Amino acid sequence: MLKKKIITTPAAGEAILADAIRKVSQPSRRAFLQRTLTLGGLSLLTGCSISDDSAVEQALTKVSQFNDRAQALIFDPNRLAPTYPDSMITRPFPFNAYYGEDEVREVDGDAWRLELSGLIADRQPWSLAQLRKLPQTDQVTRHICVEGWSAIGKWGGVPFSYFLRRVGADLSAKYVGFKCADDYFTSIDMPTALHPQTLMALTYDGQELPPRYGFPMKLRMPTKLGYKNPKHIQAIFVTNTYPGGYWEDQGYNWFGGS
Ligand SMILES: Nc1nc2c(c(=O)[nH]1)N[C@H]1C(S)=C(S)[C@@H](COP(=O)(O)O)O[C@H]1N2
Ligand SMILES: [Mo]
Repeated sequence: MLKKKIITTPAAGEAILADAIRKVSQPSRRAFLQRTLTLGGLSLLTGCSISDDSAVEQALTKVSQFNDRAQALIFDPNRLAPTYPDSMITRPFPFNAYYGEDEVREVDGDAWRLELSGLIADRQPWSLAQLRKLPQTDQVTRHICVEGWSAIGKWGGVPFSYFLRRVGADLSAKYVGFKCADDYFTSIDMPTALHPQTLMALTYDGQELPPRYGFPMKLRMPTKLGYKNPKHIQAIFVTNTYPGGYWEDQGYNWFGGS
């Protein structure tokens, strides 16, 4: 049984709310909540009585799940994210990971095989040479990180929808999950996996993808925030069971649209 902190004064309520807002990671979202959220509002929205810290946590999780559904509903599979001229590429393009740049994983490209599992008809592993023989395209798009920066970069590679069809993935499944060489993992909704701008990126700025940007292969989606774009992909699986993700399991919104 939870020990409940009863909200006796408006000031106590304010403190809980301020705490809830602090727990929201994105500064712009935090500012938005600060202007719009009331304790009653959060309770109404979530059906939770906001009486202690774990209730706040639960209420915020519900808001985030509500956001996932809303974002999935408004996601237009044919609407393209903006693209930019090469002259607008951010140089140098920032590095980011859950560790520092001196700890970037060095993957052996010759030994590397992309593993496939789950609801996929042809689960043969793929070598880098085989992936390079598939149709390629490139795009200059903006990458937006929740930590408060964005940058324009150029990625090239195989349209993911082409690849998923080629290997006979169940395109009616809910999720595509990714496991990375550095223990990072994430998952996306099938409509985003099939979006025309979602790429299995093998190059950055016309060169083989450098280690810091995710060699040998990353998934690049201009329709999703940075943390949804997995680098150093080792395995891809298709499933109807919610796979979560490294940051998502720590409270980042799962849909993560940008
Ligand atoms: N494997 C792996 N992929 C990852 C991450 C990571 O730590 N490991 N970090 C994510 C985050 S939060 C961001 S912003 C981008 C950064 O990509 P970049 O180094 O190409 O800028 O990678 C994403 N994909
Ligand atoms: Mo990020």
